[in-house]
Amino acid sequence: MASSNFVDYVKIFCRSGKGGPGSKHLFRDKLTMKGGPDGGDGGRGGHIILRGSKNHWTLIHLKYARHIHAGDGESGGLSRSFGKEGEDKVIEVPCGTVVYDAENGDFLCDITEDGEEVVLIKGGRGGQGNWHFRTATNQTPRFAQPGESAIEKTVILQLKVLADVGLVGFPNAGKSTLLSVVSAAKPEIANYPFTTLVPNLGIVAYRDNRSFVMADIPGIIEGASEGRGLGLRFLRHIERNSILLFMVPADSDDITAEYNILLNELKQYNPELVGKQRILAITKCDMLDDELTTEIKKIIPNNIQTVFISSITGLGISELKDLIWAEINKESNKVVEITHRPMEVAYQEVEEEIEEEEEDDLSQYKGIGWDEL
Ligand SMILES: Nc1nc2c(ncn2[C@@H]2O[C@H](COP(=O)(O)OP(=O)(O)OP(=O)(O)O)[C@@H](O)[C@H]2O)c(=O)[nH]1
Ligand SMILES: [Mg+2]
Repeated sequence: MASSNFVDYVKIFCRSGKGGPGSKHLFRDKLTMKGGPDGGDGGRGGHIILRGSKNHWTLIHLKYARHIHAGDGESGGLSRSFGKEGEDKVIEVPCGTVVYDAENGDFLCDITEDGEEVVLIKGGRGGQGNWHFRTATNQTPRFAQPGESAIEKTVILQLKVLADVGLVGFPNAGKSTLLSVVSAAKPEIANYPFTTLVPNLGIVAYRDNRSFVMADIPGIIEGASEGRGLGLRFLRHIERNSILLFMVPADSDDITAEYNILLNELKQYNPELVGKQRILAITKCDMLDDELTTEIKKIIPNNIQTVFISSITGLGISELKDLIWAEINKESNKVVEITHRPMEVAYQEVEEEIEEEEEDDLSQYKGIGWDEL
């Protein structure tokens, strides 16, 4: 995705450091001919460590750092001195990064908090020096333990954005426009489908210096869960949102049907998403008069909290913010641990294809006509 700075998938090769060998040294000086073993232990090899960092929003800094090697431990020395430890390599990742084993797709760990550290691959232990091996029957062991080998692993880092509220809607529903009026984010806005090709995040200022994070993701269409449009690629970014704001424009042919399609696509992708609290915003209500509003109120789904908004006139925006704030602060809506499923091989292939198509791979969708979708 060279066209954008939003990198949410990288595959990197990591190797921890090997342990330094123990020393086989035998002590000798001017006065002592056979002083016995005094070889020290080898140093531990460097770990590969992942650390959550709020200074990173994407994985772009790792896109071209595909090989990460920690330092090897040094060998033990005389006088039972320890070898120096190999240098640890710390990989900073944005909060919300999930790590998979590239070989079999197994989930390895996830990093959700700033400063949180996980040792991804342990460095090899240093070998013990010959001093440890002296016994009554062998007082001058001329051997020592070698250090443990380095461990190599190819891992996939995948970002699942941590936002309080995720925007879910068909292309052109007015998602980016809403984000642009409630936050300082400046997403691209235009009157054609798939203007937004990668997620945008914004911090929404709320009363009394409080704030919450809103994620605008590319539009979802019927069949998205089977790969239509921008497919599932971005649905993962709402997996960890506390609540979801569904957005359906007031001029939709059938608001309830559109809402149900969105819900179904989410369900196909991950049934757990349907368990999240939802709010429905009917957008672009500046186009409605009182009469039409009354008509629409009769036909909207009645099992969901609904707000009529207009990002252009500001109608309903503060009511919407109040509602979002109330919902994200409910104990029942706090993000529960999501269950991490292994990453399917087929999915990895899709991601890698996208990575390989260097420039502008998603731009083919930009402005695509509705009929072609
Ligand atoms: N009248 C009116 N038009 C709006 C409103 N909000 C957005 N629009 C228009 O709707 C069109 C689409 O808006 P976007 O915010 O780009 O829609 P989106 O949901 O982000 O679309 P994608 O990025 O393609 O998924 C633009 O022409 C906006 O100017 C609104 O409240 N009232
Ligand atoms: Mg958009």
